[in-house]
Amino acid sequence: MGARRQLVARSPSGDHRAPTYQLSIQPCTPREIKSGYLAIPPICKRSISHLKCLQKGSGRVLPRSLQLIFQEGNDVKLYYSPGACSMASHVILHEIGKPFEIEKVNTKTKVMDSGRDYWAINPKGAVPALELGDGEILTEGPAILQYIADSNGATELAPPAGTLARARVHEMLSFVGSELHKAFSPLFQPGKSDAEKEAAREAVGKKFGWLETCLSDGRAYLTGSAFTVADAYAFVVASWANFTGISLAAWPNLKAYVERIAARPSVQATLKAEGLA
Ligand SMILES: N[C@@H](CCC(=O)N[C@@H](CS)C(=O)NCC(=O)O)C(=O)O
Repeated sequence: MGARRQLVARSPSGDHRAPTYQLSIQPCTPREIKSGYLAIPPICKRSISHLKCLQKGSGRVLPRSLQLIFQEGNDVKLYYSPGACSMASHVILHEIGKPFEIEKVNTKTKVMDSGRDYWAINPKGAVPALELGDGEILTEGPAILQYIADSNGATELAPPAGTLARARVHEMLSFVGSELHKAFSPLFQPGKSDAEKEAAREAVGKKFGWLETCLSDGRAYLTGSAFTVADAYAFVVASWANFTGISLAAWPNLKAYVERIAARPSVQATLKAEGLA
């Protein structure tokens, strides 16, 4: 936990005179973060930097009116590789619009930008992984996407659990993850023959055909009129067509869908942050 952390804190009383503060905090341990006690300069300051974490019982606890508690869901860090499926989680973090950290992973060497070993973060070796405020690591893209939306109450991005709308989003996430994403895999693996690559392109084309059918009723997004976490994932994977010799021209609705999503500010911000734009 050596990295500088961006946290958002708010008054425990919900006092409207104590608006949400964006805090830049010195490196501190998950235990200190959990204690939620901060030494702060005058509370009226909108921007406070270099705060010092205090542990509970240290004798330096602030008066109740000045205690700040952390707002859940802000202090996350995404481990990503540029243009990989982790980009979907990156897009959704931008859609949410709260502070988060990112760290680049070399998926071949498993070495991160900081020089640390990625195997220690995700023993499966794959991106994405999401580090939560208490140091827990969540893996598997679809789980991360839903967690980011749910923990931020973003019901447009992931409708409430138990609804058919949510099941539809889950249905699409499963299709993209286990069918479309995996159909692309041979195209990224070294040593595949031309025949194997052609067979993979054909398999991808069949999956694209299903997405084209879904979109052919004029809906803007895969599950209807709202952009959801499933669209972020489908967009990223469908975009791989550009790097694997597959033209989207054969699926005009899918092509327009990909272009529509590419224009979202969250996608543009992600491409920039990943060094792809
Ligand atoms: N089941 C995983 C698969 C993730 C995955 O395939 N990640 C790729 C990048 S798109 C990766 O990191 N590949 C490198 C590796 O697995 O060694 C998920 O859905 O998150």
